[in-house]
Amino acid sequence: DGAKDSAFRPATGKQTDKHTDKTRWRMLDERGRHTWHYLHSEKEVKEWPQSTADKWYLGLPTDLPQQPPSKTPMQAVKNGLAFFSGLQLPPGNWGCEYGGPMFLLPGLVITWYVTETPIPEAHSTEIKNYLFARQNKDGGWGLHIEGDSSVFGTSMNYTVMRLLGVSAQDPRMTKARELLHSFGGAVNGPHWAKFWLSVLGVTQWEVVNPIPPELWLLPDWTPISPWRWWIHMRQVFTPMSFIWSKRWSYPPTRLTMALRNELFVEPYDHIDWESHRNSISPRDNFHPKTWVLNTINWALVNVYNPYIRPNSWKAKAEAWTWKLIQMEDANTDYADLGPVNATLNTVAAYIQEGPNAESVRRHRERLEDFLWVKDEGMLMNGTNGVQNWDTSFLIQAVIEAGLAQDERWRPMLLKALAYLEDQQTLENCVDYTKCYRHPTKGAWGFSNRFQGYTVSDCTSEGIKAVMMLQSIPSYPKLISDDRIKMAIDIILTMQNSSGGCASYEPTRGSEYLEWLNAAEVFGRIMVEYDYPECTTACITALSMFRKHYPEYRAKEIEVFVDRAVEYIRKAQLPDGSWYGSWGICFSYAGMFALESLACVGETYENSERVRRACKFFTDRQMEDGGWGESYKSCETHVYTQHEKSQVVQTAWVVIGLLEAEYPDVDVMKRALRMIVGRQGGDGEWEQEAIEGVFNKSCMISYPNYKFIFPIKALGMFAKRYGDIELL
Ligand code: LAN
Repeated sequence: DGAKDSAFRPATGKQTDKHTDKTRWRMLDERGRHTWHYLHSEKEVKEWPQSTADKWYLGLPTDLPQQPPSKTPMQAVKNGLAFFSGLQLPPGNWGCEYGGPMFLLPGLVITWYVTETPIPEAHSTEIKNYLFARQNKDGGWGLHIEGDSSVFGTSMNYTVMRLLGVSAQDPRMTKARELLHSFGGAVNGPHWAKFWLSVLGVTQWEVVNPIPPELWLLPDWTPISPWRWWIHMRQVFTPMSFIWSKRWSYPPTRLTMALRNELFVEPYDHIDWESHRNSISPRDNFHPKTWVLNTINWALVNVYNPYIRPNSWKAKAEAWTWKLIQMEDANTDYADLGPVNATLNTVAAYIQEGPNAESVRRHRERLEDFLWVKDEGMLMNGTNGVQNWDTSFLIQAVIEAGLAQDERWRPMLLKALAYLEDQQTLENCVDYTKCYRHPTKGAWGFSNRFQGYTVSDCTSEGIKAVMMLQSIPSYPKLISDDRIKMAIDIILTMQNSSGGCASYEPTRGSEYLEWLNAAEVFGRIMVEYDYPECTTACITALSMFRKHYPEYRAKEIEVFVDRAVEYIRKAQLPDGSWYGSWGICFSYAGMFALESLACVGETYENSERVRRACKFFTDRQMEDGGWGESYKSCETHVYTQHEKSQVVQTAWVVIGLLEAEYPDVDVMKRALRMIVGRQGGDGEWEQEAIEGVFNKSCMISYPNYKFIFPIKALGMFAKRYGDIELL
């Protein structure tokens, strides 16, 4: 049948439950670039000892000492810091797992497979362990680690397991397959599942709704031109459309032929692919396609593609999307915006330039930046890390707690500052207008300088950390006034006409573009929106800046802040809450919004709005004094109680109440008592429920939040009410 075995596939199917030796894993941090290494020889192990942070990431016992029991907030802060400072990495930043989404490893492993990239045995072993550890009780996988099983999660992760050599007869695989079949099989998957399975050569391209690269040939003025879309959508669309246009599939192998039998309910040869273009299981269909998109798709499939599409347009569109892919790779040194376009760009480079191209080699290397190893195994992070973000917040939390002058924490803060200094982007990208990038000069991104994408709130939190620390006389001025002003210049470009701020760029297109949202599994993804979280970060950064530099662009800053605060007021819902888009959910956004209002002097005493926001929270305080909000809030837009209170969300709410100057100290005391009660003897807090979210439906982990936000809440409380006994 012409089927060949893939170059790297482990020869036997029966090696599923192997484990690597966890004491041999090391995380290397090179200026914020994180990669994991498995050491094979005793010699290597001796020369490169495992760090405390490595041990902690891997769930091995750390050597961090026991602390005296804490009764007061500041004792708890110091214990927390004693632990967390032990996890600081040599360049000065913190690292962490950034998992949650369950659709990332499939893109990576399929990319490895179709580009015939050898997978190290240790990687393969630990990816299998991770996915088995995260398999739901019903045998399937969901969109994210806490989500219910779906066709997307189950068909894709089942495929990964098979590509990594797990036998189809393994009882866990049988269970997954039965579940998938009960959902109607992989023909009921969303667009992205159908896309990846077609690249792999398991489904036929007819099942994939059109992804025409010709959209990139539209003049810039049209309301649907892709440069107007949210950056993540257009950077994913670009290589997807290139690959779709080429109809490229990996030639059949024995394994992919086997998958053709395993993933579907009907016999493979009987499947009418075209008829399943719009088939989708209700479990995956968070955001059904609109009739507008369905009509366009119909016209593309039945009229444009067969009868109109001139070869010259196809060629031109493929050439231009390839050029855009190359610019993205060059501008990020192959790190790319995120884990989805990084894998797709790899496949595109492989198609365009062949297996031995330098571009393909660089991509293979860079994809390592997304991998993470933990106790459960190896996973793929949602970005190439959370370095800048966590480091900026930690600095701020320590200063809020009044500990910046304390000699004990000075080395830690100095290193963290040096890290931020190293990570500020000082240039715009080459030809940045040509590839529609927003300026980056002066900005901080979310992860590191290699990725280097401006984010409104990452820049704001970064510059706040720098200004706060550098205004303390005993700290050096690593970042000059000019560079601080560069960051402010960027923040001043981020405001929308509404007054609010979006994430990576000001909003470029109309909300009506959601009518063309083809992804089915995500909501509100097509354009940028205003976010109370991002807007608050800009407000507080600009307000802090104008205190230190009252002369610089004063009028613009004043107008920006006034309009931004007005947006925050308007974004409040009638019940007093704000909907959060990047953390779960009302607890997260409420904290930020109250910080914005406090920044312009609106507090409990003088503002009905703030009182309403506080009441929203106090009405939801749980028995034990904490708050706990389920991720369901994000999906339903209704505050949904978690069965258990959560340390991180409780800290968020306490920070919000403190910003609001909420008068009833007992409410906060009870909450902090719960937080301190959950702290371990070594100052650690245990991992609880998932903290973050994106695109309404997908959750994502922020493991360092359980240190950063309790430290900040406890510290702020002690500053206001004194270091009083809580327990
Ligand atoms: C992130 C992570 C950080 C987050 C904050 C800084 C917290 C936020 O305030 C602004 C938006 C931003 C930068 C953000 C945007 C979307 C990201 C990059 C993510 C949630 C991490 C993963 C997600 C990305 C889209 C995942 C890949 C999936 C696709 C659908 C392309």
